[in-house]
Amino acid sequence: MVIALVLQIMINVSLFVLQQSQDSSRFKIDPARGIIQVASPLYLDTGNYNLTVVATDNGAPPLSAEALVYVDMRRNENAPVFATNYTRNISEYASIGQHVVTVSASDADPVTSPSGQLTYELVDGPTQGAVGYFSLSEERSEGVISVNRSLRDFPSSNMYFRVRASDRGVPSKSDTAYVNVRYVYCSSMILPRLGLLVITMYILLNCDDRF
Ligand SMILES: [Ca+2]
Repeated sequence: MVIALVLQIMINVSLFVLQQSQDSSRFKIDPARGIIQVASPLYLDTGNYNLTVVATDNGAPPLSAEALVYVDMRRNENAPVFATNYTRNISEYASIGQHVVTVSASDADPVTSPSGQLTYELVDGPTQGAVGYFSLSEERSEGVISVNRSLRDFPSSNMYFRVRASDRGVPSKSDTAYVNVRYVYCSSMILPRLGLLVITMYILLNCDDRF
């Protein structure tokens, strides 16, 4: 990890140093250019860092100034997780744009952080080429999968592909779920059968008709 903070905005500055502190031990600074870099792994640390940079000029006597540097740690501790795979049956005559399924993953990182914000994409396989018949749009942190091409053009009625959810953390983490779309041949559809039809008839009789 490199934190490229260029502090050399003053002319005639001859020396940059980090004021010693517990936080400063994690970083180092280029004394001539003022570029701050990570000096040791930060993976196990919690919280953020406050650094003080001291810049000294070449005057006689030399003068110096301080600048505070706040390092905001952006952690990506959790990967997105799909709770399930998806299976849908759809007519072979499904029109282009027809909704197939909406997928959703969760991420335990805060949604206010890039590490908790998800994007979705379709991934080909295991049924090669099947993914080309579908499109994905993102709506409210979900992935909406729709028909993108006539399913009748595909040689198999059983189509498997994948959907990947990735967070926007650095480095990004992701999870993948399977989507199984089976399209139904209308010619082989079973027509509904009539059940037993019970008809009840009521006949109004005058009392006198009973005798
Ligand atoms: Ca995450």
